[in-house]
Amino acid sequence: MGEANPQVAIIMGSQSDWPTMKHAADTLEALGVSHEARIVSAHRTPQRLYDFATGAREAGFKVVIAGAGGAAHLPGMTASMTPLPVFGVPIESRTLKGEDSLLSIVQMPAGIPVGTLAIGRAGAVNAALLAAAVLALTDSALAERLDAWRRRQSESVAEHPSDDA
Ligand code: RP5
Repeated sequence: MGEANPQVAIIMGSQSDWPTMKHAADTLEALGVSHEARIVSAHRTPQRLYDFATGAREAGFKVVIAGAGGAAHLPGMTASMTPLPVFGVPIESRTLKGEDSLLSIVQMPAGIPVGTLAIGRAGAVNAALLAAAVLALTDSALAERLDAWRRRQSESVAEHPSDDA
């Protein structure tokens, strides 16, 4: 969604994170939440990270979703430089299957919170749902869309398992 003042920033450490983080973007799209995706690496583009994080609130973002893999410092460093809520998505790394990403993101020191989600696609989808839930606190139309999304999800679950599914 390419609106002038997107509400959610989706940042990620690398192009290689996009297949996972696209699930966050798709979920926000389905809920009608404006968002913008950017590559911001804590290690390869530290100045870009500093500029983004220190300016995120002023830029109009309300929530940041940050995905990173391996030595995944992006969510925590972002949280250290913005008062906005930051949700971290551990990318499933090739070597350690994302356990490295998860542990790098989750164990923040008291005082700088990152809401850490599950590894991979589930985390990306749920980060978007949490971001929408935060925004829905002050947006009743979005709250209704979120309720409808959940209803559709419930309705899509069959009562009995099938050999053909
Ligand atoms: C992290 O390193 C990125 O978030 C990515 O998950 C990981 C590997 O990056 P590439 O080497 O694929 O660019 O910074």
